[in-house]
Order: sequence, then structure tokens, then C-alpha cells
Amino acid sequence: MKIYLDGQFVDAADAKISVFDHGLLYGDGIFEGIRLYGGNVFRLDEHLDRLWCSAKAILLTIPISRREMAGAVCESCRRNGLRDGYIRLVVTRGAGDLGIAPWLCPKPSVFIIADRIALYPPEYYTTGLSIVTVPTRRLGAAALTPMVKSLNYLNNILAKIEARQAGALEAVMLNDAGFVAECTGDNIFIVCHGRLLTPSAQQGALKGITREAIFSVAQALSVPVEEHELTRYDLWNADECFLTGTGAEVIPVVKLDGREIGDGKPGPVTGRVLAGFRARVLVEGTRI
Ligand code: PXG
Repeated sequence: MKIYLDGQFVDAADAKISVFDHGLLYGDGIFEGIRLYGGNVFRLDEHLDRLWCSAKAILLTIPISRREMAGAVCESCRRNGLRDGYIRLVVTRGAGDLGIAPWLCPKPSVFIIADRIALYPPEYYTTGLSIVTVPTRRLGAAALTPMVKSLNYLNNILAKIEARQAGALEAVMLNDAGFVAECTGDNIFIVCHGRLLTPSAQQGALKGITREAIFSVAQALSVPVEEHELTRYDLWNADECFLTGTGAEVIPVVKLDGREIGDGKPGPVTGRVLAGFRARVLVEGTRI
């Protein structure tokens, strides 16, 4: 496997970052997870927009241009003979002193891994997931805006561990106010009386690229979508529920906190949205 690292393609075994890199020492950096479908990079522009916004939010200057970054993403796929897969694009603050001061890190590092990912076992896409609400809350915007896709995922990791301890594969995370925010690496949607409802960024949801794609799939299907404050009660009593994310794609949820959602089976609207999404990824995207 070839990895893009600071302007060069190197073997995976040689793709190394300093132990002084602040991405490692402090989680000081940002990333994107991107999908490749049939040789098309899904919504590359949107991913780069979000990466550049994350960089601005943490005052990190990405050392290459957007054009170069887009080129490096596509070249990473080509070099690895990848037609379908997952691209992890990371920008770290770079190596510096033992001290958090980022201005003592002269050169940010960029690396790109083009590989495969399977977040959930395939059978769950037809049977649906059983998930739980966990005690760990989504970080509030006053501490660190959840809009930044940063390398500090401890908040989500703790939630993921709590889900596993409860025997579930995924966790619903609430915000400070107790409203539903999102899952550990996915956005959440419910279907209520034929409408799609999902928490807004203000509620602690990452502005997921898949989430945005679902908005336009739903529009094409004439299914209304609304950003809405949601409680656990709303989720338990929804007609249907599903999660969206680059890793997860679109996956039905059939049980939450021991309560069956709807009739306990993936619902018809979820099915149509999932089919619409699968059709769209094959025709949209940047040709590598
Ligand atoms: N919320 C959070 C906290 C995320 O990290 C999403 C929502 C969905 O956003 P996108 O843009 O992907 O639709 C994410 C995305 C992983 C993994 O390895 C996580 C993400 C993406 C890909 C893989 O768990 N996070």
C-alpha cells in the first residue's frame, strides 16, 4: 500500500509521523473520511470545504492548495488500484516542542490513506441495528464546537465503549441540554408521519456529508426533511430510524434502549432513502 505523506508516496511501512507531532501528543489536527465508489470520489469538494473550515476554526494553515489536495486524494486511489474504498485524509499540527503551543510547530503534516472500511457487519444493513443512549454527552460548542472534525475523538470513543459495554454496536449521544445530538461517527434521522427529522448543528450534530446527501435524496423522493430538536422519547416513538455517515453509509436502526422502533424492522422510507443513496453514489463524484 502506498501512502501520501507530505508530498510523497511512500510504502505503508515507511509512512511515519514524529512522536513530537502535536496531532499525536494533543489531538491537534483535523481529518476527513471520504468514500470512493466505482472510481468516483463522493462529494470531494464538500469534504475539502469542511476540511478547510475545520482548519480555519483551529487556526491551522494547510500547507498545500486545495487543487493539490484534490490531486493527492485521487492519486492515492490510483496508486493503490482502488475503485471502491475509503480515504482518510489527515492534517496534523506537525512536530513541535513538548508543550501545547501550536506556534512552535513549524510545519503541519498531511497524509492520505486510501484503503477499505467496513464499519458494521453487512447483515445489519438488512436486519437493522439495536443501539443504546450512553451517559457521555456530545461536547458542547462552548468547549469545542462539534463542527470541527478534529483528531480529538475521545468524547466519541468513550461513548463507543459505553455502547459496547451495553452490548450495542453504536451509541446515541445527547447534548448538554439532553437533546439528541448524533452517534459516535454517524448522524441520526427518524421518520415521523412520512417526514425525516434530524438534529441541527446547533444541537451538536456534525454537518455530515452523507447527511447532506440524504437531504437531496429525500427531496428527489418528495420526502420532506426538517432539522428538529429531538428527545429520546421522539426516537423511541418514531416510525423509523436510520444512521448516516461516510463509514456507515445508511444503516437502519430497529431498537433503541430496549424499545423497538416502529414494528422493529427496517421501514419503507429508510429502504427508499437507502436505495436512492446507493443509486446516487454511483453517478455522482469526482472521477479519479
Ligand atoms: N458525526 C461524527 C461525529 C462523525 O465523526 C459523522 C457524523 C458523519 O459525517 P459524514 O460526513 O461522514 O457523513 C461523522 C463522520 C469511523 C468513521 O472510522 C467516522 C466518520 C467517518 C468515517 C469513518 O468511525 N465520521
